[in-house]
Amino acid sequence: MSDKPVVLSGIQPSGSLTLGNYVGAIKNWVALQNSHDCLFALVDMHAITVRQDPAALRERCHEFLCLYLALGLDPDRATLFVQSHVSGHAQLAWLLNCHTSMGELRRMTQFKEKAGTHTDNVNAGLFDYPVLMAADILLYQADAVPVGDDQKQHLELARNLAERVNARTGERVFTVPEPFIPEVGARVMRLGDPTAKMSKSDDVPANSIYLLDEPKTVTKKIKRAVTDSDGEIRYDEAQKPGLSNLLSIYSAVADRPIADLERDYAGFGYGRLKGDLAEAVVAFLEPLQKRYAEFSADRAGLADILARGAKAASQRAEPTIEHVYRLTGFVPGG
Ligand code: ATP
Ligand code: LTN
Repeated sequence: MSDKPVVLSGIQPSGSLTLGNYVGAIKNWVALQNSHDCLFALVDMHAITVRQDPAALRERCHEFLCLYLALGLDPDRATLFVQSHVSGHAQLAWLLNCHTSMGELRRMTQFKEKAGTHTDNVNAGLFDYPVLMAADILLYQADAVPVGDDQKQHLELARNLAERVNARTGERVFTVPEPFIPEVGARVMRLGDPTAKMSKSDDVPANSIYLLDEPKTVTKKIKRAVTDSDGEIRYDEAQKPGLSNLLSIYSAVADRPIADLERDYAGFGYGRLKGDLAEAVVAFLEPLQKRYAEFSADRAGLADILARGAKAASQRAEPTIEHVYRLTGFVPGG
């Protein structure tokens, strides 16, 4: 077993991966692979909290895995796995449910938002979603969880649950995880409405840049992105949310500080900035999409990666389940 700090994160295979998911989360995952002991999951059990077509869900898991690989996640350095392949997630979620109050879950912003947009299907899973997420993290004794800004509240619940169970049992059952949130790009906003977060399940495709968008689509979307009319290229989230969003995306994709971009574009118009940003995004996406196509063609290779991931993750999850079952008072020997 490695003595590097443990990192765990996950993305639900729903919708289509966006540049927001990359900049807010996966970019950090790739960076952490060398220095940390990493596990990255496709959280399919979370995805079914909203209705999914089974065949499409299956296909999307493969699509997301290929994108993970194309973005540089390496199955030899990180454990890449599917949540439903490891029974410990559901087992631990149940236990944690019994340490979570309804009031805590009722306060969760994501639940309130999703319950508002999926009014025909406000199921118990949607309500309980943050507990399953806490289980994902605590199962592996994760030290750090690289996510975008929107997941802070869920992380806080995972921390509270870890502390609560440790206090109630009097043992160090769980590591208390820290959020790992990027300084730039933690909340990429919609191109058409920079007051709301870009999201992979958005019904309006023009709001998001998808990792599998064609170059000319990307250019068109960026050119049409909402900005403001004062004409000055300056980062100011409150006064200039659209332009600030474009600067953040540029900074993350080109690996350049925002201050440098402000300096370089001082005195230029928005058209120039948008044109250069579109070029930078396309320069990032084109090779990515080529690698994606190569990985997609190798179904046997993908199955092998998932089988390895499932085995490694299951083995790592076992001691946590055993420990917490024993402390709970479950009779051994099952
Ligand atoms: P959905 O629309 O399907 O609910 P989503 O786009 O919000 O999905 P998630 O699966 O909820 O994506 O999140 C995956 C990861 O990407 C999380 O770490 C989340 O914080 C991050 N993330 C999602 N959207 C953004 C965004 N707009 N900016 C930065 N990070 C983001
Ligand atoms: N809720 C997260 C996805 C998620 C996750 C996790 C992230 C599920 N389990 C564990 C980090 C660690 C979201 O982004 N919506």
